[in-house]
Amino acid sequence: MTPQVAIVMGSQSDWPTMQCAAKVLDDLGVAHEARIVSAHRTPDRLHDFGKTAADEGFKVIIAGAGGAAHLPGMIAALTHLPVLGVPVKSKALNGLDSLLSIVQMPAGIPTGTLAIGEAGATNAGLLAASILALGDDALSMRLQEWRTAQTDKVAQHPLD
Ligand code: RP5
Repeated sequence: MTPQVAIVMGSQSDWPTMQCAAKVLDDLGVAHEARIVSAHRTPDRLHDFGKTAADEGFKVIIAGAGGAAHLPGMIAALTHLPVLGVPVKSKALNGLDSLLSIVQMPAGIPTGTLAIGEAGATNAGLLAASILALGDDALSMRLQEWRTAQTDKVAQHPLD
C-alpha cells in the first residue's frame, strides 16, 4: 500500500517519541513511512522532501523535532499538504523551546501544533487519521471504534 502519511523527524533521537504516531497509525490500518530529515544537518534532504512529498503520494505529513525545531514549519513552507508538528522534549528546556519554535508560524504558512512529547505524537497520528477519514468511510469507522474502545477502558471508579 502506498504510504499516505509521512512521519519525519529531525534526528534518530526523536524516534522513541515519534513511534507513538506510527503505533496509532498501525492500530488504525493507515499506511505510513518514517524518515529522518533534519532542517539543519540535511537541508538539501529537507528541501527535496518538501518539494516531492505530494508527488510521492503522501496526503498528510507529521513532522517532529526538538530544540530549534524548524522542521515542521520549513516543510509547511515547501508543500501544500497538511503538516502536523510535534514538539519533541528537549534536554535543556524540556520541549518548551520546541513548542515555541513550531507554534508561532507567520500568517500564510499554517502548521498544526500538537502537545509536547508522546501525547503530541499520538494525537498527531490520530489527527492525520481523522483528516484521511474524511474521504475514507472504512477508516472513519475504524477511528470511531478506536475511540469507543478507549472510552470503554476508563473505569467508573479508581482502584486502591
Ligand atoms: C533536533 O535536534 C532534533 O529534532 C532533535 O530533537 C534535537 C537533538 O538532536 P540530536 O542531537 O539528538 O541528534 O534537530
